[in-house]
Amino acid sequence: MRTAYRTCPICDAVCGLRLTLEGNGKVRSVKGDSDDPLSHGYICPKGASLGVLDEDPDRLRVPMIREGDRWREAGWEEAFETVERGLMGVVEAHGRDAVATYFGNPTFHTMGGIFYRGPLAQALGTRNVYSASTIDQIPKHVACGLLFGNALAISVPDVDRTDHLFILGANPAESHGSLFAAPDLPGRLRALRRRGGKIVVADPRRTRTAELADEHLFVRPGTDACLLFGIVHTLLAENLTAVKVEVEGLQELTRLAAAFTPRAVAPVCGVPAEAIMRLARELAAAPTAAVYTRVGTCTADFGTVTQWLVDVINILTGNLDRPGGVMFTKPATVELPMGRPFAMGRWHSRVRGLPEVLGELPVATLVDELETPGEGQVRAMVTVAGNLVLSAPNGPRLGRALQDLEFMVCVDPYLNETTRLAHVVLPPPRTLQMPHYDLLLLTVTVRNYTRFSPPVLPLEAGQPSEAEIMAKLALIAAGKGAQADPADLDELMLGELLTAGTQMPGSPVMGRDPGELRAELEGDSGPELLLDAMLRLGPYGLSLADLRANPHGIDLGPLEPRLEEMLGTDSGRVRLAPPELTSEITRLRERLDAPPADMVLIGRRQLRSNNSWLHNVPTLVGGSNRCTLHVNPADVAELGLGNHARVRSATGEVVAPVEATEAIMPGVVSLPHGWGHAGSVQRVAAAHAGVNANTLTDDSVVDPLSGNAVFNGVPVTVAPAAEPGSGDG
Ligand SMILES: Nc1nc2c(c(=O)[nH]1)N[C@H]1C(S)=C(S)[C@@H](COP(=O)(O)OP(=O)(O)OC[C@H]3O[C@@H](n4cnc5c(=O)[nH]c(N)nc54)[C@H](O)[C@@H]3O)O[C@H]1N2
Ligand SMILES: Nc1nc2c(c(=O)[nH]1)N[C@H]1C(S)=C(S)[C@@H](COP(=O)(O)OP(=O)(O)OC[C@H]3O[C@@H](n4cnc5c(=O)[nH]c(N)nc54)[C@H](O)[C@@H]3O)O[C@H]1N2
Ligand code: SF4
Ligand SMILES: [Mo]
Repeated sequence: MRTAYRTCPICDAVCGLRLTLEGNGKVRSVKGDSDDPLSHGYICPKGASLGVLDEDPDRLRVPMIREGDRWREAGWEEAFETVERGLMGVVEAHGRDAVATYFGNPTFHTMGGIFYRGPLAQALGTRNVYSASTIDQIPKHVACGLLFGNALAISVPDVDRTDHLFILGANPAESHGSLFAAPDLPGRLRALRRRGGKIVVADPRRTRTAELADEHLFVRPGTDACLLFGIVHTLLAENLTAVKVEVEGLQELTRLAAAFTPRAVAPVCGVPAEAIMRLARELAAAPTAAVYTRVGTCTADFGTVTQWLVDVINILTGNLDRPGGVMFTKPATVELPMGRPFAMGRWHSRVRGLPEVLGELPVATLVDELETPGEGQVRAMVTVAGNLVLSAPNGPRLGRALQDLEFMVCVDPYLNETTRLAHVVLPPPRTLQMPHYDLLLLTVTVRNYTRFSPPVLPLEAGQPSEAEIMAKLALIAAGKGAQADPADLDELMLGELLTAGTQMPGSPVMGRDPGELRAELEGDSGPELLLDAMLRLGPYGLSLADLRANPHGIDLGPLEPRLEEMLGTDSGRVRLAPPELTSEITRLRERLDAPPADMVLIGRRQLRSNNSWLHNVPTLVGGSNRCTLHVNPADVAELGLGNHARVRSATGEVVAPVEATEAIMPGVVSLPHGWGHAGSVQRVAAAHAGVNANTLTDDSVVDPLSGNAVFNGVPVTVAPAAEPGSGDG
């Protein structure tokens, strides 16, 4: 038996884990690491299942090649040669924009994903770069870009010190937080109330988070911008503001807010005017307060305006960049000044003219790029760690379009609803065979903190790491061929990083020789060397050796004010009223008079799911983790629903089991995403198939400013249905 320590790679909470392994490498148990200074031993059911997940017999171990509808195992050399022929054939015949790439959610966690996504996209040289960002948080980046001149200036609520927390469109008690790395959020929320603080939640569902709160308000889906504008209006009209940072545009903001009186917005958002005014007064009066929102409002209409308003309220109440408010993490790794000052829309998508943000185009329009003939039509795809058929709006349409591709290669451990459409699937090693450093999430931790996890198990002879697979793909795309050495790309990347670092004003290695620095780096693989470099260039003077010597992680202290370092605006001030938002605010004003849809669909996350890919773990499916339609009992009665309901939208229909619950507001139904595994070769998942919620979501509807998908507030009709397969109906 031996013990190994590791950061859980599954969600944003970055919990420390303590694994016990048998001599043969089999995982005996997974517990929380009580010596981790951030997670203090916290673990959830998914983290506890990491061993079972990692040992899943349905995981791919060798590359798979599809011929017609038959899959066969292949060696790595043959697989990479097939990729070279497939990809370069399309590039030569149709040009580089004919290849698209999608980076799915886990590429934000894995070192292979984080370090090699950029180089792979660059080597492909295509404008068709897509990632989970545009079905998730791109509105937040755009709002931060416009406000702070820095799309990466994402603040986190200082949950452990705040007196008042207002949460909308997030359910951290079940999702464990998002762009907000704070293990054991349920415990942190309870502690907030124990010390006399207040929590208010606005959500179309009374969630577990709402149950932990002092107050819950039902808000109609897609109308948070109205609710928040009502708060801004009150703060300004009642002189409740206490701005503590340098801003510009306060007058313009007052003008923009004028139409959004609490009385005008109340009938739209469903929150009474008195409650809106009281919310504003309480936020202003609290010694410290933080407003936090996430995926519920990012993936809804007016996503960008809503993200902007959240920070506007944090600024107006004096809570931006101060303890107890919302603050910026100071990560251990260097922050390269990328994207400052912020620019977007540097190019647009071919078919719908949607804007580029952070080098990417919106996933919602990928299907148009696949289906629409003409120069630049997408004819090949590279996907890494994603399952677009279940995750993208109108996923089934996208799935049909993917079947017409000339070539598709996926880096994924599973044959899932999307990768089964590929020609080649390249499986990464098991999680426990890879080093882990949550580079992105460690920039949004609730305390400054760092932790590195070396591989627990060795690679097999001849088995490439995920970094090597990604590097190979990049080298193939760059025309260097399937035989090229991944280490060459690592050296190129290290050289670029160290050169940039030695030229950065204020850098601890400013003016030093990059070659000399390269010789000092330590690490067993490309990603480890890159991490060592980023740590040495970082603000704490740490190195990989320091992190290896501290397997439980290192606490780097509480968050401290640092807005000045984060700001990227030309004026050096926060832009309270960016003119780029004007058209959307006009549209929002028009929305005040528009009648709402009778019935709308929203999503929800489930404690034992993680998007589309944990449903093959027996301990995580069944019981409460089922794909059901939540419907308010009043709607059940009015619609005459029995055990099943047929839900129809502009794009498609599904039949799902009905779960009547007072926890959802009337006029709203909720279906979780990530299900729809009928016919899957993943045996457990197929037995708990559920339906694909993204059959109902509409790819033609986006948040216009950011291009983000809209999953919440989808107009639907709901009618009684017989159980599928029962023969009647
Ligand atoms: N209707 C609706 N749709 C949604 C959402 C919603 O709220 N409602 N949420 C959206 C959001 S926020 C997101 S982030 C997306 C997520 O959607 P995707 O980006 O598709 O990500 P996942 O569903 O998490 O799929 C992860 C895939 O990565 C693979 N994987 C796991 N670990 C690794 C690894 O280490 N390496 C590699 N190469 N692969 C790995 C898994 O096998 C799985 O196939 O879904 C979006 N879709
Ligand atoms: N257990 C679990 N954890 C996860 C995931 C998972 O699938 N399962 N996925 C991970 C990923 S990829 C992400 S991005 C994060 C997301 O983390 P969160 O942002 O916390 O996501 P959700 O739990 O979906 O919470 C969104 C909430 O918004 C509500 N909502 C829907 N529409 C609206 C609206 O218009 N207005 C308002 N105010 N609320 C609305 C929903 O009812 C829901 O309660 O979670 C991560 N963690
Ligand atoms: S909360 Fe997230 S990071 Fe923590 S154990 Fe669960 S899945 Fe892993
Ligand atoms: Mo996400």
